[in-house]
Amino acid sequence: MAQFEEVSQKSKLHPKPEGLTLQYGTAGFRTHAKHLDHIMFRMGLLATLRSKKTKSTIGVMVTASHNPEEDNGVKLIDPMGEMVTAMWEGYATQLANVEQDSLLKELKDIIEKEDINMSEPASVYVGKDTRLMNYYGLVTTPQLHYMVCCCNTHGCYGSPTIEGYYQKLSQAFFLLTQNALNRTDDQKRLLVDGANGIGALKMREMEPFLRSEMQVVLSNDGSSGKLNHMCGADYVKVQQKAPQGMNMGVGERCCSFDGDADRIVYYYTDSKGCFHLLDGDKIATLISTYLKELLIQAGLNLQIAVVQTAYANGSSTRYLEDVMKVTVCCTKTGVKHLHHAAQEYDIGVYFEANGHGTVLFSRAAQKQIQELVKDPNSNDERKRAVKLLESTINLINQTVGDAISDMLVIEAVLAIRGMSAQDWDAIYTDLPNRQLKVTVSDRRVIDTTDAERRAVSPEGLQDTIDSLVKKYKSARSFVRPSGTEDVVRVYAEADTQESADSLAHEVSLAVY
Ligand code: 16G
Ligand code: ZN
Repeated sequence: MAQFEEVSQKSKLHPKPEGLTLQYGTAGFRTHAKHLDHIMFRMGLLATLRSKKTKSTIGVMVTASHNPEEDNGVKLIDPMGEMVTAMWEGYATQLANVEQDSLLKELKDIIEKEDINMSEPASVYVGKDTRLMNYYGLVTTPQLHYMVCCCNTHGCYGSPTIEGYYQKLSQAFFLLTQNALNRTDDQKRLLVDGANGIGALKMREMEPFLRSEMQVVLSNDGSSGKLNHMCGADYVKVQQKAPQGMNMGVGERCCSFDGDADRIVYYYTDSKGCFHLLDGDKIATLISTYLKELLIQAGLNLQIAVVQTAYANGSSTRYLEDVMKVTVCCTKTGVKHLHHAAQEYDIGVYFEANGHGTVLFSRAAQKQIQELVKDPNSNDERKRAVKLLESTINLINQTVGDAISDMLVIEAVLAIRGMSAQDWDAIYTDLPNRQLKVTVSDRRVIDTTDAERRAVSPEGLQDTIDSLVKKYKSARSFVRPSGTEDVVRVYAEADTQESADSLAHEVSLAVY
């Protein structure tokens, strides 16, 4: 077939360096950009096949998220805006690693296995962040997820353009903040660290849509600094300090996006100059508390659950389970795992501690809410609650964690409840914690179970960790091989920062 002839010709322009093997990891391929030319070409081929197979539009996002500027990456987005399936991740790895002369054979194998009709048309949306590359269409990762979903639902989710995205979100934001009385200019002000990435550009683009309902003060907007360098959500979360280049007043609300704007963390400094982080766990708590209250006011009997990972601060889990009485479930690290688990509930709030997360509303839950909006017999309190739920659904990007959408949800919730950053922070107190990374000769010797909270190999490691943890109060620790870097990650928490630091240190020595 002529198609194969052409693939064969064109693939010679993007040869795979001999011997190089790469894995489709937690969030796609990710490594130094110089190794990725053949990967980009081949993922274009695979996206085309996936589109023919699903008879839908497929997304290809070119980004390396919070990694340094020299890195790049690529991942595929499935029809409803979700991550591609595990089976196709496998095909991606195979296709990426076959030597040049076996490329056609590998393609044909996939076509045969998946029984793909090659005469089907294909449709692929390509997006990229601000890293240097010869592509068009600058978008944040979540914006591309949104557009793929809009396209495949024929506009039900929104209109599949960037402008449609801004319009949908800002409309929902206005409807929510109308319920906040007497918002002052101070309350509308938010300092945003754009990580010198795409999120900063898109925030600028969105500002006119938000009119005067938000006053965004943007720093690290990409005009001079380097992507993710001394700034961005990952830096702030891991270093537990403010990014460079931000002028924070006492108590002022601040937030940081990561490089492709699918993560967000908040923070502020108190009158003593102490830095306070409001991470993904705090965000999940704020949003789930708000939703639970609305469900009660609306008289809706829907099950709400919070999905976390092993990195969730122990205090957050305790608060959610014991005080809020919501179901909490723990999954492996990586958005696809959390997303999947959250789909099991009427309302699934999922956040990684690093700030990636969103809220999923089941189809049945959305239908119930929509029907109640039209119910003429509701009293005023009930009407208000149901309308708030409806607008919250419209404001949240249900396809994937989205820094811009999450930011607007948080701003709206704080406004409606009349809360400051300090009030939010006071919901519960984080246990002091420390994250370390350890370089080992082969990180794959560490195998974990129980959502990565326990190590099953090498033998004896978990026993050592258990006995170290026993030495400290309110302590917990685990190790896991990273899915994005060649390191082992160590996490520890305890009653004091000194204890957390010392436990993390002791556990990392046990990993060697
Ligand atoms: C990726 C994941 C993120 C996860 C991180 C863990 C997506 C879109 N991103 O960035 O969710 O927290 O990997 O990295 O899935 P690690 O395995 O190196 O700790
Ligand atoms: Zn990211």
